[in-house]
Amino acid sequence: MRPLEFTRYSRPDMRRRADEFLAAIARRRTVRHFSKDPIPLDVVKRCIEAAATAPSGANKQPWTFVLVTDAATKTRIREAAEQEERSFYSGRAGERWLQDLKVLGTDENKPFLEIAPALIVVFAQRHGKAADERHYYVQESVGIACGFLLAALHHAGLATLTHTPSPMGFLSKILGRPDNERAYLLIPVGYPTNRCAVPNIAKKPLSEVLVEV
Ligand code: IYR
Repeated sequence: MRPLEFTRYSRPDMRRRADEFLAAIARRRTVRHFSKDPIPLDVVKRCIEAAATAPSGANKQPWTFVLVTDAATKTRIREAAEQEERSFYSGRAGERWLQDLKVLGTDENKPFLEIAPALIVVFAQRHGKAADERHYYVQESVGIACGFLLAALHHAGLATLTHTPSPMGFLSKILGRPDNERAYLLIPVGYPTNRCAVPNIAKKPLSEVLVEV
């Protein structure tokens, strides 16, 4: 054990900080129209470092972040993802799911997988390198790390998309990941195009998402 570094802010400072964080994070939007402009990879790597500070079950840190900038690899990922998406949009999803997606305007074409200058593929490690090294609460841990990552990238001035082609097995193959890892989330990163539009959708108000006991 070692002493915790912790700052207590004044009551008004706490409120101001909470307000400022809300205003900043509420401006994050999922972007599907990326510019080809290059992005500073040192910034992206710092954001991955921030993600890797997330809490995890027994501090096992059961995540691997694969940063893809190689054009040929991005093309292979796009082709494989579009193949899965074609079967998703042409039947596998079912009527109801496709209806729910209409507001987003998504379809089986995923040009952003080639256009975005970087893709971060987050893998969840179901166990450690040795099969008897157990990992705990893997889904929760990796989900939290992804939340940190999206917040860090947004805070640094980069746009992201949380893309979940399913199934995602092709990512293990293309990226040569070991058997203990499963692709969890594919995050294109870049700048939005100048004309980028996003769906006109809103978040639920606090009254709908908060229950006080
Ligand atoms: N993975 C598909 C479909 C999709 C599903 C959900 I739930 C979304 O919020 C968005 C898209 C695709 O990427 O198009």
